[in-house]
Amino acid sequence: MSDVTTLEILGSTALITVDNPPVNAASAAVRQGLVNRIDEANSNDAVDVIAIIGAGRTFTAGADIREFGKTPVEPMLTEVCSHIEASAKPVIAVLHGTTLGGGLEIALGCHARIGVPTVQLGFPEVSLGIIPGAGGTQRAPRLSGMGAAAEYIASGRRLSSDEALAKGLLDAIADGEPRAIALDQAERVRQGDLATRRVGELDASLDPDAITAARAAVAKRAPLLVAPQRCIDAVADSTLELSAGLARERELFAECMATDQHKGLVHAFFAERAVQKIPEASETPRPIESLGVVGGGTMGSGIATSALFAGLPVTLVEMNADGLDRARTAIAGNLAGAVKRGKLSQDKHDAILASALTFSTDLADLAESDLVIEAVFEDMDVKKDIFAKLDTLCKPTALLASNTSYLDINVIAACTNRPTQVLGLHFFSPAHIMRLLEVVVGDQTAPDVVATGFALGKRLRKVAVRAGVCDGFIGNRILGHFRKVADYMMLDGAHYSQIDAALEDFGFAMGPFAVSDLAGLDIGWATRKRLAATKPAAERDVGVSDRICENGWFGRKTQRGFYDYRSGKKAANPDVDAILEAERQAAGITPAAFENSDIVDRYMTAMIAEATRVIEDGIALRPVDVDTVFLFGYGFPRQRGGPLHYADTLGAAALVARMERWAEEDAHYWQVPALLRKMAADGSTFADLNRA
Ligand code: T1G
Repeated sequence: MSDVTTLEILGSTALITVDNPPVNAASAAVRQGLVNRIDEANSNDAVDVIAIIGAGRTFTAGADIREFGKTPVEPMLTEVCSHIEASAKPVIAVLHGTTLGGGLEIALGCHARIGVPTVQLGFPEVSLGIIPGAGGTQRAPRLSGMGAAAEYIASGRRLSSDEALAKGLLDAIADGEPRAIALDQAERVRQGDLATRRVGELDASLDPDAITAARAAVAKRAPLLVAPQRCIDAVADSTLELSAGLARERELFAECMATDQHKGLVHAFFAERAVQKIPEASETPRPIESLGVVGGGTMGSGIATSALFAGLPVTLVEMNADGLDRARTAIAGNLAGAVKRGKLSQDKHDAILASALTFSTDLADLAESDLVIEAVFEDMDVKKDIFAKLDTLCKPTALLASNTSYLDINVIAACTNRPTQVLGLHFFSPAHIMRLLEVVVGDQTAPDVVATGFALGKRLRKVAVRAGVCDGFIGNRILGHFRKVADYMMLDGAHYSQIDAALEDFGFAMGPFAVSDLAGLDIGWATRKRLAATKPAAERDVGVSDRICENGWFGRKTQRGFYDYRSGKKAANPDVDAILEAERQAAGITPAAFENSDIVDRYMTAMIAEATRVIEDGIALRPVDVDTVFLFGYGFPRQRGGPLHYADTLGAAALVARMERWAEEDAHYWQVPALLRKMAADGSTFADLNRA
């Protein structure tokens, strides 16, 4: 237990170091170690000042999230912070790295806090569906004031050292290594140059207007989430005497810990890291120092922008000067937008445009690129032609990737003499913003080429998920299935705006019809035409979208789709209602009323069913990979953890029962996956599959 915290007596300073890699999480051993070290330092007469630092890259970055859901182990972090605060001898903390959550609460239990200039402080608990549970909601307002504390606790955002100093969370900023700073600042305490105080003994002043403003901000930003409001509840009660305030905080913390939102958000936190664990993880990625992009449309320009952000030089090839002009304009717009959003410095922006980006109309200019990503029209013949040319033009070691959303990577690879160096890198639009990257592995893709796809994803700050080859890989295959049930419900009686509203109430940023309008109805139209020849006879036909497209209405890009955008905002479209009415009459359908809950149940069950088949077919490695695809590529509500984490809250048996009931209406659509039936029979869960 002692090795995660150490105590050194250096002169009259007791230096306590937390050493629990990788982020010094406040595990049970760390908590007990801190209590023991504080007691040892207080009983050592040679010591007059105590300092706490973190080893490695950061001061404690929070409670150990892996302990969530397990039987709590004493001492609880609240008690540890109070124990530090009660220390007879002054205790200072030197903060570096990402001092977050419980780590910041430990620091607030100390009597003074010094940060290095690059330290970042914050309370990210709300992103895990909880509130700070070790005194943060009670001590932070005593230093920052109720309004500031409510804002940064309920938002979960990070504060720079300067902002933390201005808001009272830091007492000083000092440059150097934490150990040296600790000794130097302990001396300043001795000399009376650094004041120390017990934060819990300060008073928090009531600020009702600030609380009202904080509540309004949260209601606007995250109306469906519980934890942000509970953060404000706890902060509002920081005017209580400390022990009463801590009791109130513990009550609210326990309430949040019991929510499905908390479980979903913790699942999402670990999901982003679990998907990096692929069979090829031990392979050495090939060096990628220059990137070629073929195609300067929305996707090609977005991919190029994403690579430029990561410092990768890019050569973009388009067919002609007009295409290059469009790409140049799109990339310039992406870069300028990033500068405007504060994501890119002006200097870096200028440097990119000056040296890192080259345009050409000649594929031969990609001869020296380490990796070429093709992002042209979604047509197999066009892609085959390009890959055949790239194969002759590019250096023998170059990797060739397609950004295709659906098409067969094996067929594309077969057009080259280097199938082991061909893979899919499926970006999501807008490619310089959306974090998901499906790394599509062909039958002959070499393991180190897969690892290279993941290394590129990490470098571009994407969340890479490994996908097998099928029509649509993971996300689009599942989307292609469950999107149909929205059309079926619309034809059967639920207005498309009701379906959108029901799913937005569930937590989706946008409902399926609004998403189709945004993406472009012509894309789905092209897919339906592409698949028409192989469409099963038993599959229901809904012609509404086709009729809309036949009018030339492709959604936002043509100002009309399911909705009418000509007024500048989304409005109902009576023309579509007339089309819907005509299609219902042609199908002999009398519209039935749908409850919003029924809409959600059908939509989510369809998503879960196809996701299960994607697992069965080995297209996704684990359920958590499917969850990650939907969390980072399809706007799935993060607090629900992803479709298969959500499925576990319903249970396989209930899902099978629903599908068997609906199969009486449409046996073709509601086929129960064998895996789901097995899970219903043996009571297993998708979480069990993740652990397997
Ligand atoms: N507990 C356990 N493991 C953690 C962890 C944590 N708090 N934070 C990170 N890890 C693991 C992570 O899973 C990964 O493991 C490895 O460390 C490296 O992480 C009472 C209750 C600190 C900014 O929410 O934001 O305090 O996959 O890849 O990109 O009020 O980790 O390698 O096996 O993310 O450099 C509040 C969560 C907790 C911080 C570092 N704290 N962590 O980012 O590395 S709740 C947080 C992060 C709390 C109290 C409440 C980031 C990071 P593996 P990484 P990184």
